[in-house]
Amino acid sequence: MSKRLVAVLAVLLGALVFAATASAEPKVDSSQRLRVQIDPNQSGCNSVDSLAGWVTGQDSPSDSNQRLFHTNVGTGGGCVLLFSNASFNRHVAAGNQKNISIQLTSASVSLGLNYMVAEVSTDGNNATTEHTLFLDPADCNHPVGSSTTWVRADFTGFKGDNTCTIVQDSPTPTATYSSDATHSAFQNFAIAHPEAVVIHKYVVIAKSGDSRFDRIALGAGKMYDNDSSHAVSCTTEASCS
Ligand SMILES: [Ca+2]
Ligand SMILES: [Ca+2]
Repeated sequence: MSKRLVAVLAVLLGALVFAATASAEPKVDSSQRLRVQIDPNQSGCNSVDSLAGWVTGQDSPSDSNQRLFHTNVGTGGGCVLLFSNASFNRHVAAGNQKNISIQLTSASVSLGLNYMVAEVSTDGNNATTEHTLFLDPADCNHPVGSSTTWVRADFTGFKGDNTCTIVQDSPTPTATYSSDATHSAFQNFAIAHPEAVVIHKYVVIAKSGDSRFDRIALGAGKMYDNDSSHAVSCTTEASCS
């Protein structure tokens, strides 16, 4: 009898917590809604029953909503893509590009499998992209506060030393751009290519099995920390850290 009561209270408390956190961030318009593609074979991924979505659990210590983006990618070439209409097929001068960053568990860091991408035009014709920038947390991750579980990959904001690197093109890199004392890795790309325009930005998740993410910023002025339809507005690098 008393055991069942505890269970009912737990459910009610859970519902209250969910209701409070679900409205913590402003709702975004449709262009800013986070789009999730699971095993899109037009992108070269195989249909292997991958799963992806926002769940309740131990999330980034940077927010207190207990919500994170979870993926379970099927073995055999599955993948999950994240983007928004505001992060895709737009023209942003490289020097104005801010807030391409993500948090993830250190177990989710996986070179060449879980990463962000920025496709850029460098020849003045924005109908074509000449280079693909790989923003891989394996090449840029720093602990979130004192956390031993969550790390942050901040390609536009991190500066202070050279521990954040962008690789240009794959499988044969044509250049790399690293952070330094005064500029972020992305700022150093923009300095090297002042004419560059950023066209497409998205996240690729292809590590098979379990991966966990939070505070996803696609370089389009929003950061998703709770679900796909609410977001923090990124007016500065510091406002989406
Ligand atoms: Ca969260
Ligand atoms: Ca071009």
